[in-house]
Order: sequence, then C-alpha cells, then structure tokens
Amino acid sequence: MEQSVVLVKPDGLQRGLIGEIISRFERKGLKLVAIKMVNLDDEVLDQWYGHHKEKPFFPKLKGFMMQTPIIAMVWEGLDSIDTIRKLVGVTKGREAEGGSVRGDFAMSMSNNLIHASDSPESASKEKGLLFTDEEVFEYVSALDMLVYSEEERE
Ligand code: 3AN
Repeated sequence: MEQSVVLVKPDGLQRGLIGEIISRFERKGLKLVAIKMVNLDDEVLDQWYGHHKEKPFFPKLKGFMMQTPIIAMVWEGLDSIDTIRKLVGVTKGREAEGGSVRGDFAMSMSNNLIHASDSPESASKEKGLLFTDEEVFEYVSALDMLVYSEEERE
C-alpha cells in the first residue's frame, strides 16, 4: 500500500500535540510503519524543501524546522498520500477546514504543526532522507481486516 511521510514540526512538539496527531491517524485506520525523533539539519532541509529554495521565507522556514527535534513517521494505507493531505488541511492554518489538524489547531502559514508528503515522488525522497530500510517496518496489521474490504486489501 502507499506510504506517506509525516512530520510533527517543532510547534506541534512544543504545543503537546504529538499524541493528538498520531491518534487521529490511528483512528482513521492508517498503519504506522516507522517513527522516530530527529534533529533536521541544513543539508536535509535544503533537499526537503528544495522547491522553496528561492522563496523569501526559506531561511526562516529552515530556522523554524531546526528549533527543536521533530517527530518523523511513515504511515501506510490505500491512497494514503491524498487521504493524509485531507487529514492535515491546507497550508494556511486559519483557512484550513475544521476537522483537519491545521483547521483545528493552527492559525499560521508557517507554524502549521505538520508536514505530509504531497506525491509518491516526494514520499520516496523524504523517506530516503530520514529513514534507513531497517527503520521502516513490514508487519501484518490486524486492523486492515476491518478497515478495508477484501478487494481493497488485494
Ligand atoms: P504544505 O506543508 O501544506 O505542503 P508547502 O509544501 O507549500 O505546504 O510549504 C512547505 C512549508 O513551508 C509549509 N508547511 C510552511 O511551513 C512553509 N511555507 C509555505 N509557504 C509559506 C509562506 N508563504 N510563508 C511562510 N511559510 C511558508
């Protein structure tokens, strides 16, 4: 099944929202296959946010992401990238739909609590930047039997 990389950013960690965020993903029926706390450095952030390198907010974005460690995760599920983007909400917190993480807990464009991969290519790149193969686990989720139909599990 499709994998998506999710980060709880420094503001999410400082505000005590790690459990809340993980809980939402678990209740949705997504499967956690990797998780760790890590300090992002200059080199990783240059690649992670390569598409924003020329933007005026880039130095501040990097500084923000290095304020504290972040929580990095890989979540698996059918169409998990699109599904998780919906759970996360649009970039600007104060415009994000109620019920999404940003819609419920964020007001800002920059301090928006969470990152989620926006395409299979980004997910693959992001996974490679933060995780070794051994850190991403394969196991049978007992929940999948209840969460998906037989056809969807194939
Ligand atoms: P998203 O995280 O919703 O995929 P992106 O990929 O466009 O959004 O932006 C990556 C991160 O860069 C955002 N999460 C946000 O923290 C920051 N960012 C994006 N646009 C701006 C902006 N105009 N001003 C400040 N920070 C921004």
